[in-house]
Amino acid sequence: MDMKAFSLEGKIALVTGASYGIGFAIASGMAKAGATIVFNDINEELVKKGLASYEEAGIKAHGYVCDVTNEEQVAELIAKIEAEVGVIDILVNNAGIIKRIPMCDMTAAQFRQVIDIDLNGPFIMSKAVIPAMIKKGHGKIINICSMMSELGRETVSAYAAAKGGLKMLTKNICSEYGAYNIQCNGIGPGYIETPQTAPLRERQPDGSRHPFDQFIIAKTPAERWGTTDDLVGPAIFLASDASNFVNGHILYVDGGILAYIGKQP
Ligand code: NAP
Ligand code: GCO
Repeated sequence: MDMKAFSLEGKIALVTGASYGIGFAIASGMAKAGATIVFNDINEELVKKGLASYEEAGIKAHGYVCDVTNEEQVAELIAKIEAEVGVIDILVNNAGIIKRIPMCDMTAAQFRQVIDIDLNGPFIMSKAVIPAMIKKGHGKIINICSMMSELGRETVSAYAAAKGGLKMLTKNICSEYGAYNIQCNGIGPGYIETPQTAPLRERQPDGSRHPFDQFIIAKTPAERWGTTDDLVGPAIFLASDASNFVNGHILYVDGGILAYIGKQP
């Protein structure tokens, strides 16, 4: 096998919600593997912040404002990218939110908002890029799933429903478009140190670890939270020609959480 199969040279990668956090790390890693990076985020301030961060990392990224739930904005985004950068080879559906509210206290509007961003968004984005991927004769779609694609827990009903749905959307895109040499896979991060999980890691007033922080350490064979860097290698693999026969798979990058009953207290 030619090890150039792991290279992303000559490829254009669009990573959604990638001004910071997991998306930024994955996009930065793909840039180091040779890809041209395009990203969007929800507002101009975040896009500017992201462009500055990519520049600081020595990466010339292309940034656009786009709400992944808005079909018109997404259509405009793809048209702009194709005119200004080129046809997208790799789409990473990373943009997402979470609301931690007990289900019976959550409004239907709050539930719908999480489903809209975390599940409808990847549908809208994927539907927008697949036709050009078919014309080009290849494409890679990577959906950022979650432990909650497999497990539930208190207060995250909407998020788990969305990420469970995203797992099945991944398998369905594989099924429907695999014949066009499009591979659609998921990455299921474990518990990763980002702003989204910061509330779960806050030090207690007495300086002790947050109870949830202690819980995750006990549930993870690696005995640590993940970092965004832990996700970069798996993302590059799934974006590269080295994974052309991997399709419909959710690659869990969780330090072993899903395999482990948890450390005895
Ligand atoms: P994050 O820090 O909250 O970043 C998510 C990004 O998506 C933010 O820039 C956010 O903008 C943006 N975004 C939100 N709604 C959007 C929309 N409608 N259109 C475009 N962009 C939008 O999250 P993260 O921790 O990096 O997580 C990234 C992805 O990984 C998410 O899908 C998350 O569910 C998933 N994940 C995270 C973990 C973890 O432990 N952190 C584990 C498993 C999976 P705002 O700043 O305005 O919200
Ligand atoms: C939570 C966390 C998790 C992580 C991630 C785990 O409140 O349980 O936010 O949902 O974000 O999805 O894979």
